Amino acid sequence: MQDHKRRVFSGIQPSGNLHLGNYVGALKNWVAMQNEYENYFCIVDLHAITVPQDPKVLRQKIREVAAIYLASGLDPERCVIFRQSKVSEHAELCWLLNCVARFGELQRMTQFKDKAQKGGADVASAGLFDYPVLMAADILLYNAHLVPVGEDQRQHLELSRVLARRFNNLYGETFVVPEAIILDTGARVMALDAPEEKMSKSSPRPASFVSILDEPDTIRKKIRRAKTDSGSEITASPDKPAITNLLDIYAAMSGRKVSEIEADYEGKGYGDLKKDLAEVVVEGMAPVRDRAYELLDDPAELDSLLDLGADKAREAAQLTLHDARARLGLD
Ligand code: ATP
Ligand code: LTN
Repeated sequence: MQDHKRRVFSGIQPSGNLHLGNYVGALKNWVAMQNEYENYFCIVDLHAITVPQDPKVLRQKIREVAAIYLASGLDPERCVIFRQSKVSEHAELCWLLNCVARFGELQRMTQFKDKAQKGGADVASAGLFDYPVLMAADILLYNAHLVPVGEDQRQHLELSRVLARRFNNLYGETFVVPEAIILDTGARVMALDAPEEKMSKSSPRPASFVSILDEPDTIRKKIRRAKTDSGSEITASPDKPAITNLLDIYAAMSGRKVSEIEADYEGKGYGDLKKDLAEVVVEGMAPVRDRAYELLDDPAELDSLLDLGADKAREAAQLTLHDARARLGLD
């Protein structure tokens, strides 16, 4: 028996509308794990500003993410819920890790390559390039053992492990080497209108994602209009990326296996699948949406909860940062 609970750390950027992918790839799993671990769930606002944000919108999105965390079932008694920018240790540890991270390894990060290419490589911010090091700082600062994320974060997690090991080798045991938790279902939800692309918060096409705060009828409409594949059989296979995606969402939202759902829909059409899937998603999302709006009615209460979370996070963060500084000869 361990006398301490192991630590979990994860975060979401307040950079747009939280969507079904964020819910099944991340949030839903955090809620399911929260009893077993000591939990830190962060609103990673410093990551969000690696691409331009409107300050007014950002302020609102930060509260929205906090409300969605709580509405999804994260319990502030069991989880430290806070904003990254309110705990300045994140930025300081990021700098220390910058000095062990290598230019070449950051250049190989696929998310950087994709995002830099989309916005124009020349004008990508240095912050966007450094994004994975700040993420490593987030995780290592709390000596988190486990990091529940979607599939797209696998490479960043691997870099966090590399940086932890490299720092430990150079300066002595300082950081826990974290592990990713990436589930088999729901870890890579694809865009509804383009199943070869990841569902993404920063997509300019509302038809590509179901937002957690979408109204039930909007959810129904988006799922009804989701792209399908040629043929009519309802099976998950590489030549049916659109149907595979709908089945995966169905499985993640209902807790059932894809094979069971395939069996249920034998002999039925794409329309039947979409109709039922829409109801499964509406049923799962509606209570989260309703509760989130209730919480958003009292922004002062949300802000004070986040401040309290930051105070708790800071306490843990200071210990690790002090340790890292001392190892480097700075304290
Ligand atoms: P952006 O498009 O603005 O980069 P995002 O939609 O990728 O944002 P993040 O804040 O970067 O959202 O991710 C938060 C969490 O949600 C991470 O754990 C990430 O892996 C997960 N996630 C994001 N998109 C998906 C997706 N399409 N399917 C499953 N999980 C996802
Ligand atoms: N990069 C992550 C968000 C993130 C994160 C973290 C996730 C920032 N810091 C620490 C887990 C642990 C993303 O999903 N884009």
